[in-house]
Amino acid sequence: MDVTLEEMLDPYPDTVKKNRRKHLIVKNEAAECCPQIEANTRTIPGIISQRGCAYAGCKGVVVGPIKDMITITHGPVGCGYYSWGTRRNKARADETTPKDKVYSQLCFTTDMQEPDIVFGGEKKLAKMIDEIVAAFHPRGINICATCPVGLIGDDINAVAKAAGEHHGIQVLAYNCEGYKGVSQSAGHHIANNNIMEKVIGTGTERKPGKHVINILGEYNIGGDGWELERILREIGYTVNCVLTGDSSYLDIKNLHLADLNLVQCHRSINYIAEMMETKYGTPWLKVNFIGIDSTSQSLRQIAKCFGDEELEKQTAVIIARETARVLPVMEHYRKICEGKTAFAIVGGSRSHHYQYLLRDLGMEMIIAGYEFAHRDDYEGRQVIPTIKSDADSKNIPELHLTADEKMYCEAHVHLNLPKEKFDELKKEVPLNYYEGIYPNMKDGQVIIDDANHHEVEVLIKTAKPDLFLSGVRDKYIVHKLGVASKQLHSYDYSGPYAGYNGALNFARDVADTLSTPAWKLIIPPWEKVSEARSVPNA
Ligand code: CFM
Repeated sequence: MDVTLEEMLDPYPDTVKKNRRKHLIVKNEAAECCPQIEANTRTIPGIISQRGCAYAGCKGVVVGPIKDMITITHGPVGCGYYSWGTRRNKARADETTPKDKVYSQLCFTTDMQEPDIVFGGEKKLAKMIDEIVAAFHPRGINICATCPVGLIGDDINAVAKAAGEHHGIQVLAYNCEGYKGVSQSAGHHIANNNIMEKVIGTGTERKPGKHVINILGEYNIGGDGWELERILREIGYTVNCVLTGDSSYLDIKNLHLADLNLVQCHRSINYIAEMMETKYGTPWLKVNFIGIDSTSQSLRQIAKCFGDEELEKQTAVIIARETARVLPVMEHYRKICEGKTAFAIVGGSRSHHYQYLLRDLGMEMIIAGYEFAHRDDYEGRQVIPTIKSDADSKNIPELHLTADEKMYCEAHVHLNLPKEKFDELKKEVPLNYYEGIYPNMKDGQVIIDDANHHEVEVLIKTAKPDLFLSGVRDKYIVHKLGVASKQLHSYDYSGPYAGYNGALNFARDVADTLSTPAWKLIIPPWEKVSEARSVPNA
């Protein structure tokens, strides 16, 4: 293993060292396949990890952005406080959701107090639902449980059922207590299960259009989803639903009536993609709209799926127009960024996606970290059958679905292709598959799972990246080490970063931060103040 990594592991006690070594991979281009990485296992207690909890993954990531449902955090106000204003999943009113029915920026919590913990919080929750229905008339309600709710045994499912019958709307209960898994990833799965079981398939209205698609695992952070809708609509697709960025409950009900599911974030939504394939036969395609070349490549692959010449032609026209518009501007930023290196630690999909956009700028991601990805996100979906389940993964129920008697049809029928043409297509386009991050990395580049503060500091010190891409928890520490850093979860109030316009925004922001002289004026703790680096007149 690389010297840098040994230096990083060195201060650990032997058992910790042994454990953490399993979470590291160095890309070896000569090796035939990806070495096995340990992922989605418990963080060693005492280590300051970047992970969140199951509740964060369910409420904060998957169900929170649904704009016309109200989501209640059932628990003490501490968890409720963090359910507001922490993720930039934008939403706006449209024809189906009048202004007073856009709730994704609001935060509701039962604010459980000591008596509720002692005597139970079910009555308080039921009362809150009544008040919410009277005041806001939402189309549906989500109840997300936090840790104490599971510990005291409140039956949120019974409350939801009774309230749903009483008010005549869907009330969904999510047993996403924070401790339900090793990270927010467990919450994604819990949310996927409930939405799949109770919402998808309950609608009957297919949106008009020749090719109707869904974008799954796109949360409209900084307006990403809007940029994708702009491009896809112009090509001629009907975008039924972006799950769950700026999504409406009504559209989610009709998710099964689309012809193809695009999957942007595999980690958070692959369960729904797979379950829809089983139940309805809907094919899914892993796409990546981060980066100019990767956006064009994804658009070409989507068009191919439908075997429609007109569509492929129009795709080529839009790609040509958009690239002619953005490439000359990118070139300007590329001159500033070329040859620079990056180190990213983000949740479970962006460290892969942004490698393409960085390469558009002539940059390389030399270290790629995930907080909570699973082995398939690193090594590809073919490893899924070999992943060992443990007590933590067994905690999350698996839905065992079968083909729907009335609504299942084969993938080629969804795409309106003759069977032979579909078989040909499968050879060209990787339908229902994700290859993971490893194949895209270059020799000597490092992959790290569930990195912690100590590891980040050592890697910054030894690998000396020019840019660090992460979240708010480590952004400012890295600034103090004299390295430019950008938040890749929230985009630091910027965005969109997806699609063609997004690539330009990202390039501008990165070029700005790389050109600032401030980083050279900060002396990191491991460098003694020397004459050469001291600041004149400081
Ligand atoms: Fe998917 Fe996400 Fe991500 Fe994620 Fe997230 Fe996010 Fe993320 Mo922050 S759903 S895995 S749980 S792409 S909130 S929009 S940026 S950690 S890499």
